[in-house]
Amino acid sequence: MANLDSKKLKLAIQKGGRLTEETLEFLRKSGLEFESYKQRLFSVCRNFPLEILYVRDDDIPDYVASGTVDLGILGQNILNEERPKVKKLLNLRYGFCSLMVAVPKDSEVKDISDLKGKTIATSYPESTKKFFKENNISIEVVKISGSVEIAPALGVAEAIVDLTSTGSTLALNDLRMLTKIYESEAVLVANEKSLLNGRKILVEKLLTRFKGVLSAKDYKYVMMNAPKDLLPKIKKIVPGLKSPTIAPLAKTGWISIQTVIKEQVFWETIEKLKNIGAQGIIVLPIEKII
Ligand code: PRT
Ligand code: ZN
Repeated sequence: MANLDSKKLKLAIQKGGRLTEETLEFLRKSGLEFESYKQRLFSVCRNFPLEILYVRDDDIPDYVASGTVDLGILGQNILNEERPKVKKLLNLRYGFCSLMVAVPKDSEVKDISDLKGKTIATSYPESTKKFFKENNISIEVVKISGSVEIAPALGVAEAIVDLTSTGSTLALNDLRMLTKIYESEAVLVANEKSLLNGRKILVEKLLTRFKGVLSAKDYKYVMMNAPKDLLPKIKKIVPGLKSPTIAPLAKTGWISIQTVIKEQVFWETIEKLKNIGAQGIIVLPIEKII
């Protein structure tokens, strides 16, 4: 693999795993054009000086820290566990999961303090030790690299610490959640030297694109028709709306209004607008906000 002296930015992403599909989708939404097929090792972007390298997620922290690549996309959980020397630039809002402490359903353990002196199986030994140390509970940790959830049934441990997203793996293995250690999502990280000098400009250009996609996720574009005299009420309902685009309609006294609505309050806002008499409400996703 070439080093940082080449002119193109290098971004490492997971080759084939839980983050791969959404990462590729995110990069494409950011307007990057590249080929990607299953057996690829890397892709070269056609419309941005960027090379994408496909690697195992476990290797991403080292590649970024050593400067083999400028940037990487990986789970926050890996940053928490390994504390690599990299700079976190952005939360990417996919790949959500939580690191959980779980025990067998029929276990007598009711509280984390009941785990004192017990053995916990996990692929996240550092996060586990730190959490129990902070809570002043001494435990033993057994490091397991896969299928942590079967450890209690095998008699290897009394509890586990593992990532969960839907919780179905825990349920399938007759485990129940005890407490959450932390939440995680996909993040963009950078080598510190890539944030200096010439490469900085390229990293910033890429960041602008990424942020554009992320902020667009927060909003929907809404068009509606309403009698002109409803405008003051509509302005009250749509939070943060300063100057909506307004156009007269052929029907006298009616106007067409175009605005953006925050995703979190989307449904309640639409209902309020309907209730006061807005009509023909059309909602469109926003691709980017720059
Ligand atoms: O091959 P490679 O080393 O690249 O991949 P990997 O197998 O080590 O990692 P992978 O693909 O499993 O996970 C990559 C990243 O996805 C993780 O580092 C997390 O940031 C994120 N992520 C999100 C998850 C999950 N959700 C998740 N549910 N990673 C793992 N899981 C596992 C968990 O360990 C458990 O076995 O899924 C199971 C539980 O899922 P639920 O839905 O049943 O709760
Ligand atoms: Zn891995």
